[in-house]
Amino acid sequence: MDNRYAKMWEKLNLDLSGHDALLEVLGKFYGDIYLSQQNRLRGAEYLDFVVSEIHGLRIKELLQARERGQKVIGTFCIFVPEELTIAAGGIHVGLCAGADAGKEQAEKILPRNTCALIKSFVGFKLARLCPFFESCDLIVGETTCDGKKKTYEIFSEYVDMYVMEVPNKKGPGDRELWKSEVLKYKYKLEEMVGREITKQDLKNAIKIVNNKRKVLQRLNKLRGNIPTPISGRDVLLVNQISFYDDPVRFTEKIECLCDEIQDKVRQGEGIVNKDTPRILVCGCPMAVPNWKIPYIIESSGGVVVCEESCIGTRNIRDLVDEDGDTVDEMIDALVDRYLKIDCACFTPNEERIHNIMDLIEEYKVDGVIMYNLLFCQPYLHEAMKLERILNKKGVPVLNIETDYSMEDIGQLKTRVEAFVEMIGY
Ligand code: BJ8
Repeated sequence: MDNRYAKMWEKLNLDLSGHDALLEVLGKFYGDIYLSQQNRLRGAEYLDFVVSEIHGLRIKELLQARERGQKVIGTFCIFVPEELTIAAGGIHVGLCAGADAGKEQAEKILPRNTCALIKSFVGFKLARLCPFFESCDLIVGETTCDGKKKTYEIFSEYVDMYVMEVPNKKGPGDRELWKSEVLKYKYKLEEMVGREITKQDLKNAIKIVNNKRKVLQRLNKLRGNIPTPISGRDVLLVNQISFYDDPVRFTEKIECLCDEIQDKVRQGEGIVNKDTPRILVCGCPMAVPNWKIPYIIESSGGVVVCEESCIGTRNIRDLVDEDGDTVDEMIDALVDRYLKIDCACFTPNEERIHNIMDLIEEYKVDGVIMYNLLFCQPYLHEAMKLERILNKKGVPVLNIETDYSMEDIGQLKTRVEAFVEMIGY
């Protein structure tokens, strides 16, 4: 056990031996997948540091912030506007979990045929393995897929929950509904902190979150170069860290990483050669520490050049308009920006097809891998439709359905290797 934080974890009522075992497995996993990479960028030291302190320093910061009166808000979806949390002086953290820990406990209160992402966050809470849950003042859910919606009903018996209603369509009435939900979340935060969010609070917060998205856009633009200057694994990790590190610090660190990549690009250097098959991964979010698919792809001769995912382009593509002068104008800007998210929970969701076609062109993609979590109806449905569309356009596609277990790694690797070999010709 890391003695620097033992007391803190005990105070948070974590299962100390289970937590130790989890950190040990994670450390080994991280070493095999990340530290073993050749020619890694110097800026990746920040990533290694943040991951090594994921349950340590960051949790200490959150607890210190709470002592100062700041509120910590835990979320599961990119629909919950981080700008409002920050405007209320709070800290916004993503809680989606990407590991199998606590699965048995989760299956005691959820149907077994629930997706791994949901089982994971429930399992982490029930098994007392996640210090983030224990450091939150409020957990904010959202009505996206049925699995999450129904889980929040049960989950509210274990944590303080607030649920935002996300519409299923995007017509004018749906926009009104969404605007009222954004306003209700604002009132909820104001009630928690005992003051109103001012025009200046919101303006600053919009800037902070836009800057975070802009640096991730810069990173994505740079990685699109040929030869690829940074591994898909590292970019995924950057995206994952963006959900729980301090947004201003994160932006500064990733600007430095981008400067280093820019130098590499100028010198024509890459982490793989220019003929390496370029893969776009589409579909379900990959929450930390879910690194399974990019690792399989990049150890099978391909390189991931883009993730069409909420832990990827779906979260950073659109910025909030910064020109609003009143709180109401800024709320409208937030509402419009968030309604551009092309989650598979919407019907119809035609814009996702166009967005994927744009990414294929922009990143000079050789093949698409659809990443679907078992039992995730929205993404599984869209994957089948997208596969047909992409096939018609002559884009090679591999459709994968998996969960967080390691049992299917061998079988997946065989399929991915064959796919990469096929598109490499
Ligand atoms: S905006 S993708 S973060 S809802 S994988 S729990 S959909 S059954 S995560 Fe998501 Fe928001 Fe949409 Fe993005 Fe359900 Fe599917 Fe599980 Fe999922």
